[in-house]
Amino acid sequence: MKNFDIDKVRADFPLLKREVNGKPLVYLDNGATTQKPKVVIDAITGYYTDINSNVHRGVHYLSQISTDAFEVTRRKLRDFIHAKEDYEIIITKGTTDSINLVAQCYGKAFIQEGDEIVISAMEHHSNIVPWQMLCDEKGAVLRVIPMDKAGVLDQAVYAELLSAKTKIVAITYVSNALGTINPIKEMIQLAHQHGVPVLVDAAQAIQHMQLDVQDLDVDFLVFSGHKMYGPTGVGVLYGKEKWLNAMPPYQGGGDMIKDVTFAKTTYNELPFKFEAGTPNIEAGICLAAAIDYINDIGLDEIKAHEDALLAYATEKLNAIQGVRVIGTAAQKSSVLSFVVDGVHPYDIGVLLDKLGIAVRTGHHCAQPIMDQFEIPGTVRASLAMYNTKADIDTFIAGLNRALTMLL
Ligand code: 7TS
Repeated sequence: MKNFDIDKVRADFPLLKREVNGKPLVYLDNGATTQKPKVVIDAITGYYTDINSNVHRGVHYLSQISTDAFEVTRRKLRDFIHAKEDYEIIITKGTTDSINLVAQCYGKAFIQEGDEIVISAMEHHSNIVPWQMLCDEKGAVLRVIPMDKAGVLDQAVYAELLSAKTKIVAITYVSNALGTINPIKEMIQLAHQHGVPVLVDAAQAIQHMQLDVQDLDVDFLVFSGHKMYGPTGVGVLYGKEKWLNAMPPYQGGGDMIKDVTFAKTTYNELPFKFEAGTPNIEAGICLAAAIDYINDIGLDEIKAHEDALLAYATEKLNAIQGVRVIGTAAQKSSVLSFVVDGVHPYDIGVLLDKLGIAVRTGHHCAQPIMDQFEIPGTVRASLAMYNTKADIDTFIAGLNRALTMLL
């Protein structure tokens, strides 16, 4: 067991010290984005102070340094998710960018009229809309795995949905609006029995639990840097080499080519085939500091801390009259979504904000979930490694205060 020292962790995040509306900040919107530790902030300043230069282009000293640093991040990402090869890590702008890349490129190569794409009822819009766009373009059909009232996917229906027509399955590991952890290993195994590859959206998993793409045998895995204590504007597409090689490039431009003439262009090898143009160099390089930071603390320690906090917060929340938790699966991670009878989620969010408590309200870019539960949205508190029982106590007290004003 490494040392999980919550006071030390909190001290590493400068923004947590600030006040909001005259109150000490209680930041519970980590599902949207996490705060950054000082090592990441320092890395960003250090990048611009010492090494700013374009990658993969120059022979000069600084360009070599920034290229090397960018590739260090790729190796750290490979190790972080236990991928086999560096070049199976494509550095993108984020989860949304990664999913669009797969939808477009896998779609071009493998999707035809009448084919089926399977997603689930609890996807973020970014794992729905790119597939809908592809279906519209190709005349393919979107099939949706339903979920029950607890927010658990129906595995029997999933098994029935898989057929010779299915060409890809795209599911989230952890729901951003419900917190449900899906049994993706089993779901991947089932898809593979039908010869179908699986994309897993790990945007809400990567910062909370250990992932091993080889153990999962997942075909594509996507996530964002900014939700894992790293910079915004960088993310990852992990893809098995065989799929990435079989897919055409996403965008054309610099770096993704081997040779260009007006008659014909040949494409670069992996991973550069999918990395056209100047990437977000600063974010790419500084994501390494976030990975180091997480590794130093340990994902098992982070998970244990967050799970205990989730259990504590769930109990406190359930004790408040009129509160209905949305998403009550047995397997959950770090998300508490709820509604209160007779009160609009937005009004609760505004009053909590006056108390310095940051939560998100609304549909959380998962409108179909809200439709299923017949609610306009929820109030969502989402946890990170730096949250404390004291944060939860302040949040619960704030909620009680808000409800006395609203009810
Ligand atoms: N998939 C899931 C499961 C997500 O939670 C999000 C962002 C995305 C994809 C998209 O990630 P991006 O980095 O490309 O934007 N989720 C949220 C959220 O829950 N609140 O704000 C953003």
